[in-house]
Amino acid sequence: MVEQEKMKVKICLVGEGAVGKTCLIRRFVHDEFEDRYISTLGAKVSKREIIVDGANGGEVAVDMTIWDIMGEKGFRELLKEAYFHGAQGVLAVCDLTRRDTLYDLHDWVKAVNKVTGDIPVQFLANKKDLADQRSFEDKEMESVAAKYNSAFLSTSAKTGDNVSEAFEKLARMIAKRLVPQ
Ligand code: G3D
Ligand code: MG
Repeated sequence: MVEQEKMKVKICLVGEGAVGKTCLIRRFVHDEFEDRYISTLGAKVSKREIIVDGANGGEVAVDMTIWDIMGEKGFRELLKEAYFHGAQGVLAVCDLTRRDTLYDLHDWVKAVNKVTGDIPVQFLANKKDLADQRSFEDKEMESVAAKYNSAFLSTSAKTGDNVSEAFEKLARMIAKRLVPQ
């Protein structure tokens, strides 16, 4: 029998203000959604453990430390070293009703990579429940993600759609990288 491996990982959520980062974390950690706006004063850390398949056919218990950031642009310059330091994976989040938030992700991912080197990034188009207000096509997001050898998922922190899948996908990418083949 293959023993269950354990790993601790730090992941960060990046993206412009109000794209839904705090709500996605709340949904994943507590499985709930609050319509009240939560303004994040600095970085907040949440934890959750999930089990994913490892590279050697066994299971890997991934103890995720999830860092939430406030969305202000100035923050990046001021605290990014501390925030991104030691991160093994990133969820890069945009709001599918605001096209600019998709293209802002280039700056965010570059800022992370400058501190961490090349780490797995999962792109998320959040607010899937507002599909009638969408401001870009899937293929636009696909090509942004492809620049970082990544893919994207559409999520809704409001309905919970694809939220755990998003975190699990990132955890699998990290687990595959860290477990020796
Ligand atoms: P941020 O942490 O990226 O800054 P928040 O964003 O998580 O604080 O969310 C910002 C706003 O978007 C909040 O609305 C929140 O309720 C809403 N939101 C987050 N995710 C979703 C989603 O999937 N669908 C919808 N419809 N709304 C979402 P308010 O109005 O309170 O500012
Ligand atoms: Mg927030």
